[in-house]
Amino acid sequence: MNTPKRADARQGGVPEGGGTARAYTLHAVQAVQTEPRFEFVGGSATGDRRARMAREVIAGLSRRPRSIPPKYFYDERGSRLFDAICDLPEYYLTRAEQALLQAHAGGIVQRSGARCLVEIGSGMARKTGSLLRAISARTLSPVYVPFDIAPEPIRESARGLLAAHPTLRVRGIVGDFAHECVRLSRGLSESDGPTLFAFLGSTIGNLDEAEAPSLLRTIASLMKRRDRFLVGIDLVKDPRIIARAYNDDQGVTAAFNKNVLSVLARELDGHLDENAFDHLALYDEARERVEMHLVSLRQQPLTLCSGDVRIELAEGERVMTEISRKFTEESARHMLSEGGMTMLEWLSTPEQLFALCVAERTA
Ligand code: AVJ
Repeated sequence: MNTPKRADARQGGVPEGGGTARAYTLHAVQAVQTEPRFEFVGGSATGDRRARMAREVIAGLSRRPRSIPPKYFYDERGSRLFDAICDLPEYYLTRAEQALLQAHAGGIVQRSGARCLVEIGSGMARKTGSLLRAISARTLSPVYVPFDIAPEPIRESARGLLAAHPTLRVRGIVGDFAHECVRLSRGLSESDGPTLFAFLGSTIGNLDEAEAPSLLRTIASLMKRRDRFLVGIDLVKDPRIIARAYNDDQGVTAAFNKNVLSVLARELDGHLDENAFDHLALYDEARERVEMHLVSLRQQPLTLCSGDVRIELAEGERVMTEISRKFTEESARHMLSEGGMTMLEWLSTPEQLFALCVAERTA
């Protein structure tokens, strides 16, 4: 009679315990739990993903200045390279944010009363641990809603989190946060209690002056009065420190940048040669943003869709692959207010490297 429920719980991805006290707790919980602890509740589509990719890439490459959307960096190799970037001595962002989360996750969660964590662009959920621990300490039924462009990292990171938190429920959502954040509503439930929407890692810096407020407005529209928005923001600082973070000595960032060419070659039947491009990352002080480019080393055609699309690049011509905006407290407050949010807390590192910012939806 118990068997179906147990089988359900197993599907939820709970690893086999080894006779420890924790394993007994897990079995007790599984016995009363009728839903699986892990499920995808929205989006899995792959078919229309490729069509959108072709549309966006061709549009970006045809426009001047030429560009490729940064979300296409993150195939399996690209995600591994980004992980390696996070450990580079030059790339201070991840460590600075991690330190802030360790110091402030408890307070942020306590002040927000959060029982549910929604994470936009969750990736491998590297940054989720301290927030989830703080939430788990406050409630017996914590919920985690990771939203990411690919299902694999969601499934994989959920495995570890479910093992660490015996009563956690995870509702994964696959989608492109630039267009599909409304999908998040499928992961939200009135009964979860106050929710913390997290957008970490300075990913918001990838969005320009129009895109960022538009995404924030979508998130704000999903937020209830008591919900909170937590965003990780890289700060304006000595330009040399910023430039070095995107021009590391080992060339990991260069490899990450060039990898997008392999992604396009594979996904869009393209002909693009990584060796025919240079990595270029510049900090524009006036615009307070890093611009990352691929520079064509010779005159060459870029072909996509098995030759149906052909773009002629001149020698020295640049293709912009990413912007990484840097903020001050004032410019962050301004961006939030344009996005229908009001800043409540601003927590920065002592050296003013990075900040965590908590906001609520503007009434
Ligand atoms: C993941 C978008 C925050 O902009 O710093 C790292 C990506 N690009 N090195 C950033 C990135 C080059 C990163 N974000």
